[in-house]
Amino acid sequence: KPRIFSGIQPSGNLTLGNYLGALKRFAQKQDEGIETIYCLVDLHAITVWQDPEDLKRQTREAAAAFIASGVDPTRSVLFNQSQVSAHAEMGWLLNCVARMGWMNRMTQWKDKAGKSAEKQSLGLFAYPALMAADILTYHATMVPVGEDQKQHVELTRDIAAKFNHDYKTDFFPSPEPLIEGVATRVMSLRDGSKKMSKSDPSDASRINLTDDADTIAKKFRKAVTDPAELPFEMEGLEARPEARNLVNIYAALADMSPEAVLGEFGGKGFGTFKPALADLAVAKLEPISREMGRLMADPAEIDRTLSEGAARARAIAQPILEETLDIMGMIRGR
Ligand code: AQP
Repeated sequence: KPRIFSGIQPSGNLTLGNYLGALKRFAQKQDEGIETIYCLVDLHAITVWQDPEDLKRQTREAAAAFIASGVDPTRSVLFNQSQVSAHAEMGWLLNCVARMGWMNRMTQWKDKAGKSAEKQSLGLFAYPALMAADILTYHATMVPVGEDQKQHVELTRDIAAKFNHDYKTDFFPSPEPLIEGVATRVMSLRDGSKKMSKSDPSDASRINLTDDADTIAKKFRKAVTDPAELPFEMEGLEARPEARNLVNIYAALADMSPEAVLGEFGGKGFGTFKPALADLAVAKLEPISREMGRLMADPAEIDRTLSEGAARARAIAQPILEETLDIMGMIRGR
């Protein structure tokens, strides 16, 4: 039976990249009638330092962003990871299945650890095994993610396959990454070779879901681009990553193809295109940030929604965890 699981780290302001690559598609999947489970992965967030008060606020804000983007907590399961202890327990079990060599090859680990691996938390290194646990604890079959998370979903498949092989079972299904649409990798507005990221030190590199109309317009106006006009055909964007990024953002926001965007703006300069893009982004994001503001005015209600989601998540996860423990040879109470 198809079942979708995906998550977002509540590690800062959610960006336009998170919206187009994840949130918008999460809502679409739910509306397609597939069973959808969405998680604010707070246990992942603490793999790097998080101020405790900030983490709580960011988690509520991320929950508000999900709901404001169309994820309905009565039709999807929406919760924060740490309220369902099966994630941490399954994470440990899968730490004992995953191999150090596999983790060492993860490009996100290499990017984030850089030259200072010695100083990183053990959790940051083990992060992909916990992500595998998040997915496998629900027997999820599909994982909608942006391009940057593809390698982690592939690792999840390797972990599931090794478990099934070692314990001579077919217990874990192999989940498919769902990487769809034109905005699977939204790039930084300051550097077309880097992805837009909530942890980038430069606020000008990203559009935050909470940015006001003036800030959005200013960030697009100042976005790094070349001086040429937009081409009429897609080939003309090949060596122009910044221009391609803005065209893709426009296409994703307008639910158009990039070809259709060039049909409208080919031959025009950024002096015309950037303000049109800013207007479109404001029109799409303003209702979301307004709704987030409304939801954030009642944090207790958000907390209630998350704990109701957690109860529903636990009902699915706990029996799968119990069976995993049994398969691995742990005595369970009768
Ligand atoms: N730039 C992006 N374009 C498209 N999709 C993106 N995603 C993230 N950035 C982009 C997708 O958003 C989901 C949640 O990501 P995450 O919060 O778990 O962590 P991340 O991938 O590491 O995202 P960030 O924003 O860059 O966070 P930090 O800076 O904290 O590491 C995923 O589906 C991701 O693909």
